[in-house]
Amino acid sequence: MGSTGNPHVALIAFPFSTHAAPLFSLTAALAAAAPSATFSFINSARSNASLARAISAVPSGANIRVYDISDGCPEGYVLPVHDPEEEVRLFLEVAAVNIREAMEKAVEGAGGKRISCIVSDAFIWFAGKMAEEMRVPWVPLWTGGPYSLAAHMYTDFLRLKFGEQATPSRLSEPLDCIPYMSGLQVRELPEGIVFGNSNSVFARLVHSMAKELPHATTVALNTFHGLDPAVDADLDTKFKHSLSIGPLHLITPQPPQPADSYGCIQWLDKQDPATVVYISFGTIMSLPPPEAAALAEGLEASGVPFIWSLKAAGQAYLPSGFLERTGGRGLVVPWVPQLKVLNHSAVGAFVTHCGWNSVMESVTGGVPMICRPFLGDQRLNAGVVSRVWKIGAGFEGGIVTQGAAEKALSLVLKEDGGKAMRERIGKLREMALGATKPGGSSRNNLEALVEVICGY
Ligand code: U2F
Repeated sequence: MGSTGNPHVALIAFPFSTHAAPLFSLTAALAAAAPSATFSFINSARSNASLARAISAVPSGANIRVYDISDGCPEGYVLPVHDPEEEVRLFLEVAAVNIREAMEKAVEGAGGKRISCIVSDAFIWFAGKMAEEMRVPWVPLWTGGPYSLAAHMYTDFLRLKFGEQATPSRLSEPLDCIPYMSGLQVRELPEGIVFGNSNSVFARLVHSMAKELPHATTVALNTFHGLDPAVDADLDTKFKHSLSIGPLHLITPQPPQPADSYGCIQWLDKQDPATVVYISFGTIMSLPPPEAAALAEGLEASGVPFIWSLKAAGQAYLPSGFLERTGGRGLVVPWVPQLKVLNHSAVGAFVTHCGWNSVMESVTGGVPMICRPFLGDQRLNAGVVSRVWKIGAGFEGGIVTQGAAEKALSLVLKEDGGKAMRERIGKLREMALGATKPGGSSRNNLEALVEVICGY
């Protein structure tokens, strides 16, 4: 895998939820594969601080330099609790200027070596314009699920068909205008395409992204060959070039995990195989309080052992006495070493919001999912998990009630339906492991990506 000349790659992160972490892992993989190239990782100071463990694992003298930019949030400004888009809006308002400045610093820091390629989170779509001006390749990384990427690419087509505000009766129609989505429903699309606020910061961001991606040199995807052949084939027609290099957590160096301070693995070691349910809703979502209480009641009534990743604020909504009554057979802790937990033989089900990293991690752990999606790509991911790949189930009625929780836990952990899910997800797991081992498709694609990024 050769790198000609003296490449200097700028990598630009989207500094919210689990976006910057996979891009940094990819940076580490690229830097190891192209030791003569320089990699300048540009991210908000706050997001870089959250990556401290990964950043400090980079050996000193390595070819990665990390640059902080402002997140655009004025000093002392208190972000409105009920408007999660505000911090994204503030960041984007000043992002282009800040990124350009950081790239100048990166050139200085690299002894004047000009930037030869821009790799960015796909959400940073304007990096495509910058790359065009600088006459260098642009390689965006899409960190979400491929179905939602396809949905964004079809935004204009879907709006022609359903309008920007589909009537309520159309929400339950199948998405058969895109043949491989016929098993999914209009209501499962990301909001802002044919329902919800099409003028929100996010809706405008992903619409601009969909217009820019076809100009990218190569679009990198966190998926693997064989998982969704029809989606991959279709995306190939939308982009100049795309490369599936996932699951990223198997193919890139992973930062040392925080110590298992709450003893999750030790506790799991004492449980029977495939009996425990693991619960987490990712880094930005939490269950509405009545659903959190209902899930707790469902867990208590079902008698299923559990590990629940739940911050202190969320623990306040649990029914009184729940922790004491279930203490012996459950752990409620603010942070869980999720990758290790999903790979533990005692875990038999994962209650998840279907963030894409969690879906990939569940697939490689071979653990069927119980889906409670909230926003963005999560509804499509959940629909694919439960009705296309059939490796999970939803909560009856789409929200968590005590009854729906008991039913879903029983289905996945105790019934034949769950056994069949485990067999199917086991096959996907093998496929993912095959793709990421030496000679596998994702591994080969990663090498091809190094050529694209460093071979100019
Ligand atoms: C956004 O997703 P999230 O950050 O909310 O969720 P995930 O993509 O599932 O990633 C969560 C990560 O945090 C880890 C877990 C995942 O790697 O292993 N984690 C953990 O280690 N311990 C815990 O206790 C809890 C979590 C967005 F909301 C989604 O819709 C997108 O699909 C996603 C990717 O673009 O980003």
